[in-house]
Amino acid sequence: MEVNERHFGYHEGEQVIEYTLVNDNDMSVSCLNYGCVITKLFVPDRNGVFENVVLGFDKFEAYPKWSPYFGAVVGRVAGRIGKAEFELDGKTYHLTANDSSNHLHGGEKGFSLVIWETEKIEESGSVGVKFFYKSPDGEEGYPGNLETTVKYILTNDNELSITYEAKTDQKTLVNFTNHSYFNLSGNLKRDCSEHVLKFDSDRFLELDSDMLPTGKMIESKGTPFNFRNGQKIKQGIYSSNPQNVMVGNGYDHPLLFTNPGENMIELRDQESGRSLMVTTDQPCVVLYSANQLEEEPYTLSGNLPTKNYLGVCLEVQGYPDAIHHPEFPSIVLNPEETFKSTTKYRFFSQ
Ligand code: FUC
Repeated sequence: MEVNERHFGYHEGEQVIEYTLVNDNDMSVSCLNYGCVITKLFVPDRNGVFENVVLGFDKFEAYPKWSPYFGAVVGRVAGRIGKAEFELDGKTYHLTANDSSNHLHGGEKGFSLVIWETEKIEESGSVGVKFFYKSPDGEEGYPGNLETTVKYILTNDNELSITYEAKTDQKTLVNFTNHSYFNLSGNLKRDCSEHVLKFDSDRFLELDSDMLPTGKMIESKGTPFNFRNGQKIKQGIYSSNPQNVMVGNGYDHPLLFTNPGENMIELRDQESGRSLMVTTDQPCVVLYSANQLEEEPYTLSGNLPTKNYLGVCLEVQGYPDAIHHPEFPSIVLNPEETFKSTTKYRFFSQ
């Protein structure tokens, strides 16, 4: 097992490094000290052929300019915060409005768009990178100095685990996710409409036209949001359900896990035989079927053109806009607490 590093570019005068974690089976994960971005992830299909299963760019310059959060860690708060403001202990905080009048994915210079301090991890049986970022009090409008550590660890079980840890000196909001766009066909041979997704969820959050939760939880049974028995992504793409149509014909919704605690999501591509099993301690997954990639003015790694549904994002996290819905699990972090969360991504073929 090893961790290699190479120069990948410059961001505002700082060097961008690409680390590549390789395990004993030759599975590899490449990531940047910019936004903890996963640029490439090579896993074998059922015939042992290694191909890339995430969307990314070959050149660094494309990331700050174009990236719709490809592979990045999103924070402080993933998803939208309505009207870009919230109240904590009677005080109103104004956030950067970067999605019309709302705040999206941590703002204009969220955690996905900054350089993190890094340290290589080389242990027996695993390799990885530890990322550290100190977000100052008031950054993007949030209260409190927030110190965040993210660890990417690759094992010989072909599992990549992501651990998030954060501490604050004032009450603040925290809701991290990783925004990788998976495509298990390998080197983007096909879009993800035929990928099969399976997990235990009985309800999803209804969205308004700003893509903010209305507060209503809808029963998934009998709708394209029922993945209990496994179903293809195209169910949502070709659906006439107003919720699917409204987000651009597909999914961009928080689906709530049935059980609290450990939850699993399986994503499978029948043709290549590749599967991904995501295990998380988070209470929901924002399923985004990349409904807005059509005709983007850039090409992806390998000079491949973009198109809609070319990736599936499984953004496991706390409920979006939770600060405006007291009935949702809280995403407030207090100074005496440490936020801790782990999500594991295990790849296999069958
Ligand atoms: C918005 C979000 C999606 C995704 C995309 C890049 O549409 O709602 O979840 O993050 O941006």
